[in-house]
Amino acid sequence: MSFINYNSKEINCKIVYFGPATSGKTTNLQYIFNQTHPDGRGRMISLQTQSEHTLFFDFLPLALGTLRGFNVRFHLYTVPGQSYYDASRKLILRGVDGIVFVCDSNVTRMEANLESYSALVTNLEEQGYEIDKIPIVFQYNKRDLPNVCPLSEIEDYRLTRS
Ligand SMILES: Nc1nc2c(ncn2[C@@H]2O[C@H](COP(=O)(O)OP(=O)(O)OP(=O)(O)O)[C@@H](O)[C@H]2O)c(=O)[nH]1
Ligand SMILES: [Mg+2]
Repeated sequence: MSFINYNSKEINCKIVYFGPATSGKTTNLQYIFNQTHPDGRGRMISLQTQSEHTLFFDFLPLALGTLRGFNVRFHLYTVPGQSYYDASRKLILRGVDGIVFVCDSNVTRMEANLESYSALVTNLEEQGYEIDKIPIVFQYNKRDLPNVCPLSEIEDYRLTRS
């Protein structure tokens, strides 16, 4: 549920980019940051390891105009994809309003996509959310590389609602 502050007349929505390590979650936020007018965006915070993996999260606040006099703000977060950061992912999912699941299209990463999706379902359940009740978008990323899994096959993996 988005957070509505009647005093400050703000509607805040939290969107979390989820997916396996190196699928391109941080790259998504960097792209959005670069494509957004400076008036509509805040500072992007990125906490990375030396090898460019996300360490805790990335954060990008966006101002998307007004709706019936309320300022609409989207807070975009990424989780760290490496498997041992499970506790961080759980924390970042708190209060989520929508998810972008970033799949890596490389044929060798299908298992990693499935594992990450299964972790997402578990992380949400542990916090009392149901995956079926949260808006989710699937992004099949890295389509420009050789060795990609055909889209029809990725969809057969049923990384979708049960
Ligand atoms: N060729 C290609 N490279 C991409 C694409 N998206 C991301 N990358 C590259 O993939 C690498 C990993 O991208 P990140 O955005 O850091 O991946 P991440 O999902 O944030 O990874 P973690 O933080 O470890 O979970 C970087 O070198 C990106 O430039 C894409 O669509 N095509
Ligand atoms: Mg990252």
